[in-house]
Amino acid sequence: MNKHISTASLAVAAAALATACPQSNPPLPEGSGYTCDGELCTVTGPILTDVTFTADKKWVLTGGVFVGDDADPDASPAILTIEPGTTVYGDTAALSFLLVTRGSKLVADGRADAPIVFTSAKDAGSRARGDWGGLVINGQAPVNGCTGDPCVVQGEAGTGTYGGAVANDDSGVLRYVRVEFGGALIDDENELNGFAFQGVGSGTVIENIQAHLVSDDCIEFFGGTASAKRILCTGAGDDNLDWTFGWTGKVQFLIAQQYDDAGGNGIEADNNEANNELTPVSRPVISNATFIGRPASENSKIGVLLRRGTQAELHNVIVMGFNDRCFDMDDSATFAGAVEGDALTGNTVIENSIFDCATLSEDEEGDAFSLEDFLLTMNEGNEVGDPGLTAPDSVGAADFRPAAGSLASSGGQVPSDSFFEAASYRGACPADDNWAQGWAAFPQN
Ligand SMILES: [Ca+2]
Ligand SMILES: [Ca+2]
Ligand SMILES: [Ca+2]
Ligand SMILES: [Ca+2]
Repeated sequence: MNKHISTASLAVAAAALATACPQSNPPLPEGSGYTCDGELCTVTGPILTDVTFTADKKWVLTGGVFVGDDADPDASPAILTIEPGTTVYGDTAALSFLLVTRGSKLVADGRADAPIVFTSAKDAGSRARGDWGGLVINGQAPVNGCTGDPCVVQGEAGTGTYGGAVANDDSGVLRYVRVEFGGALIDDENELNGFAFQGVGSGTVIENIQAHLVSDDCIEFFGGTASAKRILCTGAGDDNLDWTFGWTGKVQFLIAQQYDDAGGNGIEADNNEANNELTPVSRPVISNATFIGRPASENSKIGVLLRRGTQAELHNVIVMGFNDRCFDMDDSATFAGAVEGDALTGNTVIENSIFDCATLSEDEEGDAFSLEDFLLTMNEGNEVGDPGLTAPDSVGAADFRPAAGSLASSGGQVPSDSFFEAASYRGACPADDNWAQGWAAFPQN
């Protein structure tokens, strides 16, 4: 009997054994970007192959975790799938954030009864704004102020490369996702937002997302064409909806509620700070939004601030309680985009909306027209008064629906575009659907 066994036959035998008796902890595929010890998984990235975060484990982001290769979107595109009900923790010692590069995808498709939560790794009870970073999604949709072919931008503070020519680019799905206690400083000047959509395209699904107690903006769009439905912003440390660099998406149903201890503007909207005229010009279409400031807090600034050449369509919006004023417009390009001669251009429109602040607007030197005239005379269907929401100021148990017979319960008219669901009310909630309860949560620390 020949006792000689070749190395080749050993390998075959080992492979057969592995198939028959898989190890309890099989080695992870190269490029997984994480390691697990029991139920605790440490995620360092880069994630360069398709990976699933399962709901039975605790996933801890440690440092900036990139999905895909920032330098080359085609080199190793990856899909990170996160199961419904999964909690992902941001390590608070290493500045941690999750960044999806161009060409890669995040599929975080939660459910109302099993949302996906990104939170601080500190214990409940000791968590605060800025414990960790946030979510950054980079896409290949058009942005302005970019260079090269395809024309791209470097994100602020090392948040990667974004932009391109793919208007319908698809960065995945964010549905029933909450980001809380994020917004850490990434350097002296830049904080991470709860959600940063950078050059994200219209093929991306964004529905039912909440940013809660983040230290910078709730949600910021840097160019791109991404649209979103049902955005909830609670206790943001800075602005609620921020945009710049040519964003042209759509939003329906957005609630922003400020807290007393920190805040900024409800909407802070730019085209481009360096050159107000760059194209594509920022021009989102927004319907059914409720912005709730804090009248007694100096942290509560302007409800809607349009500046630096942006255009916008706002329909069925409620702006209430902002300490500084409800509405402002700055910079000649912004005025020129809205009105030509005595007539609206149609590029900036604010209709069927309700304003309720101690100061509606203030005219400043150089303004091309009176902002009060713009809101109440030139545009249609706007009024000043108490919108009559059920419990808009409560922290943690708010009810943003119109009370019976309130101003907000009628007077709405949505844009004629199939993206927008029928809504005859104003603000983000109808009387019979408190969509900001259930999957959302409001832990204070
Ligand atoms: Ca920001
Ligand atoms: Ca901001
Ligand atoms: Ca801004
Ligand atoms: Ca102004």
